[in-house]
Amino acid sequence: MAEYHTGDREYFPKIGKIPFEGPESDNPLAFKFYDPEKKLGRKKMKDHLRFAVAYWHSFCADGTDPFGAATHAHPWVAGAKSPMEAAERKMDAAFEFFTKLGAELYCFHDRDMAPEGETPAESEKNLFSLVSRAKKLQKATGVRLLWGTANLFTHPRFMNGAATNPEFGVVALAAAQVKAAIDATIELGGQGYTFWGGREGYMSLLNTDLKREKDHLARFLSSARDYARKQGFKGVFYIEPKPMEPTKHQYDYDTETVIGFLRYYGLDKDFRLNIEANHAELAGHDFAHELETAAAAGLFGSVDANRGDSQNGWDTDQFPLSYYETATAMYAVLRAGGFTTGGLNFDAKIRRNSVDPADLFIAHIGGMDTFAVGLEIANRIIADGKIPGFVKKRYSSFNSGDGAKFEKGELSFEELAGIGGSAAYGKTGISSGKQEYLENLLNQYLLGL
Ligand code: XLS
Ligand code: NI
Ligand code: NI
Repeated sequence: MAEYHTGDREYFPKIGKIPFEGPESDNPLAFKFYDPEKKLGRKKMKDHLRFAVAYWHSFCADGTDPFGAATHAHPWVAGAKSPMEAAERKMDAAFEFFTKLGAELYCFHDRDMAPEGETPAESEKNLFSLVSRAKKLQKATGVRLLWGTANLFTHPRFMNGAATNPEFGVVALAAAQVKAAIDATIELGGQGYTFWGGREGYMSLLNTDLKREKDHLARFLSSARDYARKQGFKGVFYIEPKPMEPTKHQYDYDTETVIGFLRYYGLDKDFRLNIEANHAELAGHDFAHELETAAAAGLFGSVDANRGDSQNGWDTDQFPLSYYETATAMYAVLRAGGFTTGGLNFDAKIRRNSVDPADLFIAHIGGMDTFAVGLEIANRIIADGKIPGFVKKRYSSFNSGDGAKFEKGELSFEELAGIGGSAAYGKTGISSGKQEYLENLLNQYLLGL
């Protein structure tokens, strides 16, 4: 991938293309483990991991928090004569960043890319002016769009929800926005379109008709799907579960809830899950649990790669750092067949006080290296076969005889009970789950032994 910048203006002038230097390197601006061209099995590392950069955290977030002002003085904002000029410079900076980092994919919300106008028509005009710039930049660099989405949560009009708003007018405005975001995604050859339920939830049941709101959400999603298909969109729709924040209770609470929702409303043919590590933690689950749950339903799609903080109860969106977490996640991803249309989108932001321009690179390098290690470990666990072999053996009584008949639905409940009635009490079921052995084994893999 050619390193891109607009000749006259380079936004990260002191930083060149990030090289792979290996684990011994002490260069903070080099990969230690992520070696994009290295082959694992039939695929290159970069095709296993499919890294994407999130436009919102990396180029829009300015360090503002509920207690303090912006700390990130983005060079692409300073000196811009209008919000549109700032958006154009931001896009140039983004493509410079993608190509220097070597990330071949990105994700965006409509409002990350272009400022909102006075009317839906003006917003759409702004968006499409930036979309045509993005199209040229994609062509020039080879960077592609993993997924697009619409921001249906920042504007005050969405304070009571978007598709689940009690006021019809807001639902219609949300549709105008999603229609434009879908058109933009199609125009940019996006491989997916994501719905994260921003404010689709409730703050109090005392003012909420829960059933009606969920029906409205499903109606909105299925008609958006029909529209996109009519326009020729062949990609995947994703729902990204999150249990809370900003609403007290989000309707897309966790993976299992979303699977039930998709199946109940007949959306499971077109929609899959986009699973975020930090959201899993907020729902009281392991990241790997959410991935396994989606894979078990045949609905695994994509990942928002980040991490939470176990002492905090909110979405801290930090860059991945734990080999344990990325190894167990990649173990689930590989066994689910790996990424097809999905990828690892860094829905993560640098801390408020990380104010050096290099920090954005260092954060992504760390996340990519952590996932590369996770991939190597997961690959080793599978190749070695001890852990998957143990699990296979644990269920082997279902491979033949009555166990196999049970699985195939060939035993009535009376027959099943009859077999149970003649089993030997005290002997059946007394076999070790070997959890500590398997945990110790995992630790050995983590150390690369
Ligand atoms: C917020 C979500 C959001 C989605 C995209 O918590 O993670 O960033 O990924 O709308
Ligand atoms: Ni996310
Ligand atoms: Ni999030």
